[in-house]
Formats: sequence, C-alpha cells, structure tokens
Amino acid sequence: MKKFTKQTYINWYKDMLFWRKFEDKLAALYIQQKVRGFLHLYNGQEAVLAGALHAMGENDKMITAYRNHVQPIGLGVDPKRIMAELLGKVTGTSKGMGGSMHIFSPEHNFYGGHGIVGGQIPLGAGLAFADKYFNRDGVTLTYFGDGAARQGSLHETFNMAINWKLPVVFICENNGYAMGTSVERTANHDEIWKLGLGYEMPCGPVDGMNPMKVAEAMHEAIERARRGDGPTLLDIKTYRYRGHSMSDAQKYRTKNEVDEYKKIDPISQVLDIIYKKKYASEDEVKEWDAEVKSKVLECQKFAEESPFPEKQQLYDMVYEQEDYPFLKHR
Ligand SMILES: Cc1ncc(C[n+]2csc(CCOP(=O)(O)OP(=O)(O)O)c2C)c(N)n1
Ligand SMILES: [Mg+2]
Repeated sequence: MKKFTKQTYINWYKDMLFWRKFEDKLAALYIQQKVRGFLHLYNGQEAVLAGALHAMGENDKMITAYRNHVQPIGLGVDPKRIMAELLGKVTGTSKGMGGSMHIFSPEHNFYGGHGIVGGQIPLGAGLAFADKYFNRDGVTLTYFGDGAARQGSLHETFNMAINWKLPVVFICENNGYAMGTSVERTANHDEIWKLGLGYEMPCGPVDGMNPMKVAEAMHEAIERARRGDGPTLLDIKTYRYRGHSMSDAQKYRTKNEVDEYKKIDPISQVLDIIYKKKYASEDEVKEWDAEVKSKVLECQKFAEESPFPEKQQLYDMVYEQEDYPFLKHR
C-alpha cells in the first residue's frame, strides 16, 4: 500500500475539512430554501472516504446511496458543479435535474447517487461483473448503510458475487442508525460484518473514524478483488453528527452521544498527527482553513449565479419511443 506520508496527512486534513465545510454551506443554503427536497449530509463520516481514496486504483469505481455529495469531489468532479446540481442549476452534474440524491459522473468512476435504500447493492455487483466479463482492471467499491444491510437484495447479491468471485468490495457505512432506528433494534445481533460469514466471504469490522485504519482495510479488500479472489464485506463503524436528513428532530439519541463521537473526530485526529509530527505550524493550518473557506464560497457563487435550466430541458430528458403502441404520440 502507498505509505502514509506528510503529504497524505496534509491532503487528508484539507480534503476532509473542505468536504465538511462544503456540506455545512449546503445546510445553510437548505435553510434559505435554495436547496430543495431532501438533503442528507456526511458530517462525521469523512474518514471512510479519505481512507478509501488512499487505497483505490485509477480504474476503480464507486457507487453509493443518497449521502453522496463529497465522494464525487474526492474522485475529481468539480465541486462547483455539485453545488450547482444541488441548487437545481443547468451547470450541475446532471443539468440540475438530479438534485441532492443523484450525483453521477461516470467519467470520474462515480456511479451515483441512489435513493432506494439498498438499490445500489446489486448495481455495484453489476459494475464489477462488467469489469470481469470484459477483462478490465477495476474494482467496484459498493457502499450502503446499516439500514440497507437489512434488505433482501443484499443476500442475493452476496451469493452471486462470491460465487462468481466478482471484483467488488461491499462497504457497510455503519453510522449506527437508519433514520431514527438504531442498529441494535434491527436484528438479533448488531455485528453487521457477520453477514459475510454465511457466504464464506472475507469480512470484518473497521474503525471508521480513523482514515488510516480504513485505508488499510480497503487496501487488503481491493487487492483481494483485483487478483480474482472475489468480494469482501467491511463493516465500517462511523457516525453522522447531523440528523438523517435536514428534517430530523433527533429524538432517538442524546447530545452527549454525539459529543462523545466528536472527541474522536477524523479531522481532529489527522490534525493531531500533523502537530505531533511537526508537519505544519498553527499559522500554516490557519492558511489552509482560509483556503478551504474561500473555495466553498467560490462554489456558492458559481452555483447561485448559474441559471436554472430552460423548461424545454424537461422534454429532452424523458425517455420516449415514437412507435409505442396504444399511446398517441404528442
Ligand atoms: C426501499 C426504501 N425503503 C425505505 C426508504 C426510506 N429511507 C430513506 S433513508 C432510510 C434509512 C437508511 O439508513 P441507512 O441504510 O443506515 O443509511 P444512512 O442514512 O444511515 O446513511 C430509509 C428507511 C427508501 N428510501 N427506500
Ligand atoms: Mg445508517
């Protein structure tokens, strides 16, 4: 695996801070009703992405659910286009037609952005099947939540993926809750990684607040998939600081619980290493913080100044079959 160097920690700090501030801005824009519909934020879970990116290869892909704004940024999509998408603007990644839950950019190996809980699990295996079938070097990182882990399609997918040794890594981003339902309440035991055992699929728990631990586990799983030994299930234990979506009164947990997780926040963990190893001074860190702030403002400016799509675009984006029987073509 690539070593963890001074640059790794600096990049992790800047990237994770940018993702968090980018989403804090989205939350503010949501309250101003500039972002409409749903908005599910990633705050707290950043180490899961930072660690994965460290271990991924050039042709590896990512697919996830609706908590999907920062992964494409990590894969190289221009964050201005993502903010524009959330504001419904024509300059967005899907010309403003997808919105918060449907960021998509196959050019950057990012396959969404899915609103149906667990719906992306079989799709991830499908992407991996295509890579195997066409002899392409590529591993698909298939993310889903702890709630999605209770969907039946997960079992059908696990069975096929291990039977055909597909190049896929199944990543349960276990943030403890599915909306307001805790993991403990959804099954007889709460160790989601054990779901792999019934399929003899390599599996295990991972500390999801620490990007180094995530990178190590991802590296092992990705390399296993790449050499043809099939899937792995990682149960990455993480936490979201904000509610499930913007409309969540959070009655199912205490403020104290949230504060306990903030003590092991991934961004502060990385900053501690930077200071301990004397990779940067406080003044340098302040400069990075200012850079992040102005990058977020640039995204906001771009998104707010971009136009909404023309009404005609609605018709350009609808599937239409001119000779479809029974319906009179318009
Ligand atoms: C098939 C389906 N059932 C229910 C919902 C409503 N719903 C949206 S998110 C969610 C919770 C999912 O929780 P989890 O998989 O843990 O992901 P997290 O939000 O914690 O990232 C539910 C039940 C849905 N979108 N799709
Ligand atoms: Mg969850």
